This record gives sequence, C-alpha cells and structure tokens, in this order.
Amino acid sequence: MKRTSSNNRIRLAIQRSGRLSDDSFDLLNRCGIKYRKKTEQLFHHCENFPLDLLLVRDDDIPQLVNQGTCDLGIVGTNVLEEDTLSQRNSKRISVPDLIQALDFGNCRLSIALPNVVNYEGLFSLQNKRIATSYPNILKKFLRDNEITAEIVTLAGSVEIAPRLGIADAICDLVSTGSTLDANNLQEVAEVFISKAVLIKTTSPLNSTQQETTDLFVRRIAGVTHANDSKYIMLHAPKAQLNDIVACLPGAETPTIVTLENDNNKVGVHAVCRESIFWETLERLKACGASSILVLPIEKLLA
Ligand code: PRT
Ligand code: ZN
Repeated sequence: MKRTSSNNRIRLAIQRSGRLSDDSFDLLNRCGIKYRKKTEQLFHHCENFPLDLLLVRDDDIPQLVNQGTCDLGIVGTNVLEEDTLSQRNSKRISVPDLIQALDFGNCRLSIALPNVVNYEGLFSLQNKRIATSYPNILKKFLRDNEITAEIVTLAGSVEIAPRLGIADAICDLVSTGSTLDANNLQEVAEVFISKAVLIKTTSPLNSTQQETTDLFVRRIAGVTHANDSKYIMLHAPKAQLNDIVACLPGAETPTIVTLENDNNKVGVHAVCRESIFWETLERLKACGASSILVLPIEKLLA
C-alpha cells in the first residue's frame, strides 16, 4: 500500500466500522465527496475528488498516517494521545499533525469505581488495580497526580473487570454514562476529554497533493463550522440596535437592511458562530427585537 511519487491523489484513513464510521462517511458526504461504497472493500476510490479512502481499525490510524502510508486520518484524540504517549516511551518522535477538530466522537476517558466503594478523592485510588485499554494515558494521569496504582491493560469489555475480580476500578470511555450505570459503576475522575479530529502526515506531500489537502481541509472546516453556526434574522428598533447586536452569540459584523414602510426599525441578518439557545431569543425579545428567525447553515466558506 506504499504510495508512488507519481500518485497525485491523497489517501485518507477512516474507521472501517465502529463509532466514528458513520460520522466520517457523513462528513465526506457533507463535503460533496462521492465514492462507491462496497461493504467488503477496504479501499475506495472517490469519483469527483482526488481522494482515496482506506478503511481500517481506529487504533491503526495514527501509525498509518505517521509512517506516510496515508496522508490524512480521522481518529479520536484518545487514540491519538495513547499512540503519542506510547511512542514517546519507545523514543519515536514523529507524531501526525492535528489539523482540524471535527464535530463528532465526543467522549471522555474517566475512572470509575463500583458504586459500593466509598470515594474520597484521588488518593482513594492509591494501590488499587485499574483496568483500561489506555494504559499510557492512565499512567501519565496517575503520575501527574502522584498516585501509585497497578494498571491492568485490557483490549475491551473493561467495564466488567471489577465484577470479574481482575481490577478494583476501571478507566474507560464514557459518553452518556449508561454503560457505567448498567454495571453499577460510579464515575469519579475525568482523565482525558476526547473528540474526533483530522490528522495529517508529517511526511512531505508533492505540491498537487498539498493543494488537494488544503482544499479538502477547507471543505471540512466549512461544513464543521456551518454545523455549529446559525443564520439569524430579526427586526430591531433603531434605538435598541446596539443592545440587540451585543446579544448575538459569536456574531460577525451583521448586515443591517432598511425595512419598507417602517423608519423606526431595521432588519438585522447575522451568522452566529455559537449555539443560539431559547434564553438568547428571549433576551433579544426583551431588548425589543421582533420577527426573530433562526436558520441552519449548510455550508460556510469564510
Ligand atoms: O474496531 P475498532 O478498533 O476500529 O473500534 P473500537 O471498538 O476500538 O472503537 P469504537 O468504535 O468503540 O470507538 C471508536 C472511537 O469512538 C473511540 O476511540 C472514541 O474516540 C469514540 N467514542 C465516542 C467512543 C465512545 N464515544 C464510547 N462511548 N468509543 C467508545 N465508547 C464506548 C466505551 O468504551 C463504553 O464501552 O461506549 C461505552 C460507553 O458509552 P456510554 O454512552 O454508555 O457512556
Ligand atoms: Zn479500536
């Protein structure tokens, strides 16, 4: 799978099947990239963009990007951090560049104890056995917090380790917390906050590949920012315009338009880069805004 120098296409590694797969494919769709999806195939040629997809296990993605087999990869920062820390241990220093945070894969790596155990702070973990699939992140956390504990490394099903008697605590990924609840575990300490990111190889790309990469990253940034952003339109009394504009969360300079037949009010149109909650709308209304309309944005090219 090593690339040839005449190959001007770029290669992106994504998770074949798992929690990041659907969102990764959805991101490509949102970027307007078309490919023919054949379930059993690990290599996909995109039809309308010089990009090839390699479908792999998420744990392999940092290494594939690191060694230049793939130019780009979509992976959780939990996997990236674990890989980076394990490489430091073996004195390999090349780490892929993290180039764009994505809007999915959010979770946290947390320490959890059986509900029946009394937790009084991190020192409660002293000399305990903690099961995890992230031994290097956990080792660093324990070292930073001056806790001595035994790390039991497991490939999966970490949440049942206390019931099996092979660990006193676990350190595992949590998103809703329902797995911990179902296993009578209490979350006691957050070790690492994770989200999906786009990473790029540090191996040199030729100028065509670099241009394609820049274009791809711009598209991803466009749809990712668009997802967070909203377009807001409202009518504002001229006297309250400054107060109303100040209420708009993360807004760039708004467009002010005149209203026919109403000299006392103007129309305000703005892109808001942050979530617009009901509280914001209520505050705008209290400032005198009316006809408030909030619209989703599909694409955004700054
Ligand atoms: O086969 P492959 O190696 O590719 O996949 P995998 O089984 O190693 O990983 P997978 O598909 O489970 O997760 C891929 C990535 O998704 C992770 O590395 C994280 O970056 C991200 N992610 C986000 C999660 C979760 N949320 C998550 N909740 N990964 C795993 N979980 C698991 C967790 O381990 C626990 O078992 O979900 C359970 C907890 O979920 P809640 O909602 O009950 O709290
Ligand atoms: Zn994995």
